[in-house]
Amino acid sequence: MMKLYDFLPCPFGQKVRIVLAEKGLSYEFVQIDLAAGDQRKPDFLRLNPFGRVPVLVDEDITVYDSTIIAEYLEDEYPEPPLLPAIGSSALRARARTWEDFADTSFTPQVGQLMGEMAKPESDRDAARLQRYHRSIEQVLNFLNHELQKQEFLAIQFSVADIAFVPRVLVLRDLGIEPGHNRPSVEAWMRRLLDRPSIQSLEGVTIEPLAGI
Ligand SMILES: N[C@@H](CCC(=O)N[C@@H](CS)C(=O)NCC(=O)O)C(=O)O
Repeated sequence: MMKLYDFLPCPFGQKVRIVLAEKGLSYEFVQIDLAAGDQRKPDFLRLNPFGRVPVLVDEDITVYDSTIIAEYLEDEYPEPPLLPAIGSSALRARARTWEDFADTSFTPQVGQLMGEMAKPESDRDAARLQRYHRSIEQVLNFLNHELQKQEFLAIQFSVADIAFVPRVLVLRDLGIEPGHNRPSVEAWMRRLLDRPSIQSLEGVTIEPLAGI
């Protein structure tokens, strides 16, 4: 059976867990407690020398980085597909572009907002908060614009949507209403929340993770 080395609150692990659930794959979950420093222990560093979760072990194959894990799962377990069909190169590129944008620009930005919001109110930096809010709102406005024409970011449900889920789900608790004045985002979120893979997602929390 596959093993997923992960930390429940990690948004990148959550992304992989949605992919596994969508594909109906069973796996053993191995908790790497980042708060306790498990990621720096030799046994884990042998799996991933970068000391990061998630890591997937499938028989003799070890894969790390959520995007690479999602691609590996797509190659090995293609049904149901979570990328547009082979041959639809433009659409596949579009899905990957959104996934990359979510991972590198959206998820970390929301993580920074979480970090600021975790401080006592009197210690929060108002200018920083405003900057994070503005940039997250900008992304949501852009998503709203894109989703006017289609139900999902790459037409069909894909890793592009999945990559946004972990951090979109916490926005309301951080004082940002994703669907406010953004009807296409509102409808997209309803569609996402209809999916059992997302309803059953564990570890969604506004507790900040260091460095994310
Ligand atoms: N690009 C990586 C990022 C993974 C990542 O940043 N994981 C964080 C937890 S969410 C981690 O393991 N951090 C290790 C640490 O904080 O020491 C991916 O997509 O999997």
